[in-house]
Amino acid sequence: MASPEEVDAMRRAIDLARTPGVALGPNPRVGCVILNPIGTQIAQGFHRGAGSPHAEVVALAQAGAAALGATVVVTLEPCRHTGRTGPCTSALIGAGIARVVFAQSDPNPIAAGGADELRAAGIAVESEVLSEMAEELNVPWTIAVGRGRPYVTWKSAATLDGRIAAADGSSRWITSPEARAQVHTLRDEVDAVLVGTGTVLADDPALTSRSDDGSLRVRQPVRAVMGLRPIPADAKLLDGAAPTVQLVTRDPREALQLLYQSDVRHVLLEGGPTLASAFVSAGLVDRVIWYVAPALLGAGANALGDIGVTDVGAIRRLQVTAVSQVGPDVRIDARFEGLT
Ligand code: AOF
Ligand code: ZN
Repeated sequence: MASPEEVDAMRRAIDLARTPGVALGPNPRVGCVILNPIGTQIAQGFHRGAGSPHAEVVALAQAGAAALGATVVVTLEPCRHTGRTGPCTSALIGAGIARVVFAQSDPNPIAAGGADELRAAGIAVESEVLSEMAEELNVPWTIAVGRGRPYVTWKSAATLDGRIAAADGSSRWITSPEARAQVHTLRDEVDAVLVGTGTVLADDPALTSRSDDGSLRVRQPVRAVMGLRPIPADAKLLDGAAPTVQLVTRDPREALQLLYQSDVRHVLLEGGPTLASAFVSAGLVDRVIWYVAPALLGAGANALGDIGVTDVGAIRRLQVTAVSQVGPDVRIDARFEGLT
């Protein structure tokens, strides 16, 4: 059982984990607090992203010799692998830590197993303390690492009658400036934005993350294009404003695999109906963010093409997780039933 002081410390560790903002790339957000034997905090730390020291190592450095006999409270099971940095288990054992309290078990098969190693070294270990709160910190990362493929958020913007373009193909703009500004914030929170070559040829999108004044944000997601057709040399995607990769495949699974190999853990799917249909059909969409403009186009392209549903018995239902109004538009966040 974790003591009340340890549970309080876990709350602080969860707050610390949030400090660097959204988790990006291959590493989760992690926070750590060290308590002396009477439950007073003596050190703290948080992880600042891939390549930087893990939260436990930051806190241990701050505690110095006082770590001997102390309790480490950390939001994620300490890792036992040598990745970009050394194993946290060795650092904890070496510092003479007496007890480790953690929240979420590490879903990463390469890093997992730390708890057993600590126990084998004679350290008392308490797990699953405020684990749901801690998992909330890293939902896309947890799902991506557990599945071994990036977490996929599909964003779409359509009229009330589900159209994403008019009969002549024109589509700018269906949703409001407010909704479009939110999309730039979404891009800021993912590792890659994915479209098909068809969208590049039809719309020539920039796919950068821009502030309200139109200026480029400091961090840019990778612009990923999948498909076999070449990207025209004068396409905006090749303007150098952000990294661009072409995934020379039409297979969604292969595209995600390539992205995962280059450390992408969260993808924003922004392509047209063909790409969206392929991902939905393959069961590769985790979350949907849908902007609905209170407008009608009648004829024109549908937001989604064939997903293999021919009779209503095979309908694909989603669970709504949030509804909000964005300017004149409505945003619906949903996930597919059976998926987290
Ligand atoms: C921890 N504490 O603060 C973090 C952990 O490539 P590396 O060495 O940075 O390792 C990344 C993996 O280690 C990551 O996928 C996750 O499993 C774990 N992250 N573990 O004990 C931390 N950030
Ligand atoms: Zn570690």
